[in-house]
Amino acid sequence: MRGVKSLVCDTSLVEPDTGLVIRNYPVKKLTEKSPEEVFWLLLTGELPDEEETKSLQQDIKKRQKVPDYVWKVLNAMPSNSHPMTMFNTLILVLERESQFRKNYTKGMRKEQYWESTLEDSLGIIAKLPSLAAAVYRRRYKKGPRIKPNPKLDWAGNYAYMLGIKDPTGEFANLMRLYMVLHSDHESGNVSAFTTHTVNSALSDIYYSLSAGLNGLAGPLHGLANQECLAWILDSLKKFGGKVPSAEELRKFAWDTLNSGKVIPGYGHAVLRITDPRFDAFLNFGKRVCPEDPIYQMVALVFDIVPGVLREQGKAKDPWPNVDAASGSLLYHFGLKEFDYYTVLFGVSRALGVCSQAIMSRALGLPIVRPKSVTTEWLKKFSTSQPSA
Ligand code: NMX
Ligand code: MLT
Repeated sequence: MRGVKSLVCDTSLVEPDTGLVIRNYPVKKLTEKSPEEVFWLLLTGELPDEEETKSLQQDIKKRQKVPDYVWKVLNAMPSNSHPMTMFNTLILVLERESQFRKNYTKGMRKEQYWESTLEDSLGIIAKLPSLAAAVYRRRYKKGPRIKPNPKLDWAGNYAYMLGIKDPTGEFANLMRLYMVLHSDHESGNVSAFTTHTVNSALSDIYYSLSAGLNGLAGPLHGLANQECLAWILDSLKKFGGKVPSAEELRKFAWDTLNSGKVIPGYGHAVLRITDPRFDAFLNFGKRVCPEDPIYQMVALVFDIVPGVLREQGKAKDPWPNVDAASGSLLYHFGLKEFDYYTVLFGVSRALGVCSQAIMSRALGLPIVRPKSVTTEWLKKFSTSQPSA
């Protein structure tokens, strides 16, 4: 299906030479916006004014409370399950709350599907920071859950409930930026496409989002952010904690490739430029932690790895993607458990895939059902084609 034009998605567009554009706004123009404003933009095509943003924030706050049965499931899970397993399970457990499923059972008309999908989306998005923060605190034994602070915004609350000390407020700012940058990437990526496919069967958004985020948990997709920081830390460790020279890093990158592994955080199925989301993270780091050795490593890797990948000649895109820089910033602020990082991506990605599902139901899009062929058919077809 690589490059096959087979999906309709108005929330955002990703072209090889521009990167993410959300409703005609290149993502670099959105880095100062809040995730709530971007969610509104994804849904409506327009940025909200101050009053509209406040009303959305109030609406989200009213829906924040997580039922107790969810916490019982979390506490019953093995404490060393992967954080993505915990997070996606909690989303699925909340399916009991689905208005879509209840209304469908009562005979809801097709024109009303989008409203129930919106209702469910607001319900789950409001609760995601609490779920994700609770996963963090349980998985890494950080103490009891922290309740949301009614004075804080969606991402600020997430930062607060993680319990990371934030005397400057910059960690909360990083969370806001993080939630904006990962929110959407048109609809062909694994998490969005999976969400769309499951939702096209009229499985409600709880089923669909949980499924989509299971796709995000793969190392070639969202899990690359944890792999990426692991790679950076490995290289620092190899060089005794000091930022290596360019030549040393070049050799380390070649060793990775020669051992049959990919260099995480580099390459992309669509992009053929440095991911503008990577640039946004790099700029944030330049402002808040230019002296941090891990941040400096990210900048050095950016200088060296594209050349190495080009020399190897396999990757079509030798440039960094969104996952190449984010981990170093989280690490800087003390969020050091890097197998948690994909959960942050998941909280943000929910904004995009839920918006896409609401649009798909509003447009009345049909069930996804591509046609398959047999290998026998494929052999016959390929031998019947004139050779190039
Ligand atoms: N390091 C080493 N080899 C690579 C890399 C890389 N970073 N990127 C691509 N290649 C290889 C790829 O494995 C393939 O090899 P082979 O022919 O042996 O199978 C070859 O180059 C051609 O692949 P492409 O067509 O350039 O890439 P494709 O579209 O298939 O895959 C990714 C895209 C993103 C899966 C791939 O670039 C990759 O594995 N990158 C590292 C993992 C990563 O950073 N993923 C995060 C993506 C962003 N996200 O957040 O989801
Ligand atoms: C994403 O944000 O989903 C990734 O960059 C992967 C993709 O677009 O294929």
